[in-house]
Amino acid sequence: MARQFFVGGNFKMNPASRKDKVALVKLLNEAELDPNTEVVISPPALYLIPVKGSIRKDIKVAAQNCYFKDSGAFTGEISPAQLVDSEIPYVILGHSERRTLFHESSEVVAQKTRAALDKGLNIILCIGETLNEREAGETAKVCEEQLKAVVDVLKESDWSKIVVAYEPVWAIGTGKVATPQQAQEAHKDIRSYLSKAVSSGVAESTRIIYGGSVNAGNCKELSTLPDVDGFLVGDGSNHDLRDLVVVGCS
Ligand code: G2H
Repeated sequence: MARQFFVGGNFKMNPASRKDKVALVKLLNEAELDPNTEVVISPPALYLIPVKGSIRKDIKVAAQNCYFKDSGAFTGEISPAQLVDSEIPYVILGHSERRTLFHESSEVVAQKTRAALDKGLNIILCIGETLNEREAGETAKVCEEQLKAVVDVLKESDWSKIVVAYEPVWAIGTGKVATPQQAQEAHKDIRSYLSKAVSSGVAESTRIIYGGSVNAGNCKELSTLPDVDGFLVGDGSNHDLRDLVVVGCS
């Protein structure tokens, strides 16, 4: 089954002003996009609704996080139900910055994934190893452990709404991108794990995208790898996203 190429722009806590946000939306609205690529941009929560209202309809919008409760006394959080009510179709969960800086365990990520799916959201589910873990030869083990928590709470049919983002922590925001060989090996191992833990059909159809210092210069070669189905772009979103989508890395 052909997997549609996916390019996500994770703006993190950028841009720093409404003026820059408007300029970014204008840039994308005027770009000539590859119609075969699914494009999703993820602005900070404050900008989700205005971006959704002003971005072209062939670009989808994602939240960068959500909680697992519907509503209540959870200061600072956004619920899956609120995202759906605001017609935001995607949410990024399990990003390493959430896992590290905000102490989210794989179990919490799984709980959030279950809650988001129950409300009908699509998920960009991030996993990946630290440098120490890679150097200890534990890349596949760490990715499997992070995925297993989610596998345990999902039905096979839920996987059609999941995009797995492999983001090695040592490559995030460091300018140090994984080599094609490192990326292909990790993506292949993740697919094998999905085959073993869920089903061969899910392994074959689930998109596994790469994130970590992707830019317009290095995306081309990575995009040709058999198990790389797209990218989640962080810092590059601020200057290279248009090129990443337009240059035809699919
Ligand atoms: C990884 C990636 C986007 P960057 O976090 O999710 O960020 O491209 O800045 O490494």
